[in-house]
Amino acid sequence: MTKSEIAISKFIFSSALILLVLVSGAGCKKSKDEPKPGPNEVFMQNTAFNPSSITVALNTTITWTNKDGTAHTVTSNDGTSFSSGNIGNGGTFTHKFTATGSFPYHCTIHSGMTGTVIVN
Ligand SMILES: [Cu+2]
Repeated sequence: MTKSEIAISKFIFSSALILLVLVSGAGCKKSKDEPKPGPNEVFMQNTAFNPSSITVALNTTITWTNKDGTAHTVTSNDGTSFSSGNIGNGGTFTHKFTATGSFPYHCTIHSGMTGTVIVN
């Protein structure tokens, strides 16, 4: 290798390193800024349930977390299966699903805020 070839090799290597650091850094920042709900978790976010439909196995406990500044509820449409009452910012509600089927629910404060739990 000539001196210029070595210099070019060093330049390419360090450029690749810098690119790698930038890409991994950007990836970390994005996931930190926008946390996503876990597999048995639903967020109340932007006056909506996220995800609006969740499918789980029998006897799974689902946790709802309110990411909004305003209160929400997690209330089963049948009025008896589950009802959280008001959940403030950062508050959570859990319910264990011990029967199979489709369980539609809503927020009693926001009429357009609906979700469904499907238990297999
Ligand atoms: Cu609500």
